[in-house]
Amino acid sequence: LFEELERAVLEGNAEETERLVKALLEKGVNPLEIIDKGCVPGIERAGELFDAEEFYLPELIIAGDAMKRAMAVLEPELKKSDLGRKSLGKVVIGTVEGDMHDIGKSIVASMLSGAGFDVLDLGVDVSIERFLEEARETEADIVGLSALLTSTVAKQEEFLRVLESQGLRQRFRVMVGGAPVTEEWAIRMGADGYAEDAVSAVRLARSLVAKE
Ligand code: B1M
Repeated sequence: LFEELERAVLEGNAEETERLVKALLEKGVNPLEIIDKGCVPGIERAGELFDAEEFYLPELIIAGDAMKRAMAVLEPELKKSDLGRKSLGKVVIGTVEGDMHDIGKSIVASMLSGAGFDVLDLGVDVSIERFLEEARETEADIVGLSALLTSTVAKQEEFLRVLESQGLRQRFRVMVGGAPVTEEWAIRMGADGYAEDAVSAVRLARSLVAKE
């Protein structure tokens, strides 16, 4: 089933993707395992084929749509575990300005929510001003910035510089992530933490609120 799911995402077959995700859930498979072993390999393969110019933008878009269909079924499952628990803290998260990639960011948001954080997901193409405004408004503990393009990761650093210039750097913990982001880059720009995937993002967020 995992292999079939990988193929369905790669081929952009949204109906089949949804059917297979539901079949795996019915078998009692953990939603994160469905994402990691079925959906992510499919979407990553689509990225490789796009890189190799064997896939063009339309194919990438329909593979992305199939992945989103899978996530529509899986996100509520990822969030389920938070029922009735005390909040661990508030997180404002989004994909930076100029960047429309939201699959990974949404997985991180759902996992944080499932782990017990109050999460405000601002979506994609979020300006620095909006991150700041929402973080202040909600009195966020953590601001999370996702970036998937080498051309947009600079926005993460810009956000940190704006916080500094406004004397707010100590007010929020800042975590960054996204495929082109590295630990080294995160340290260099002065972020409080970097996570390479959703599981480590939850671990990182927990450690950041523990330090407060
Ligand atoms: Co685009 N895209 N894309 N794309 N796309 C990439 C990123 C690319 C690497 C593909 C390639 O060339 N191989 C390439 C970027 C090259 C670069 O800059 N280095 C690329 C490009 C070039 C583009 C366009 C410019 C194409 C064009 O128009 N010519 C365009 C840009 C549009 C824009 O944003 N302005 C574009 C568009 C698209 C689609 C719309 C078609 C679609 C996005 C659909 C959507 O998100 N709704 C799409 C897709 C699907 C991809 C790939 C194939 C898959 C991304 C993904 O969803 N991965 C991607 C190739 C790749 O990454 N292998 C690619 C699965 C997801 C689970 O992983 O997002 O990495 P990821 O998230 C992980 C971790 O990174 C981490 O946890 C997540 C879960 O484990 N993480 C965080 C993410 N955010 C975090 C935040 C945190 C912590 C951890 O804290 C805050």
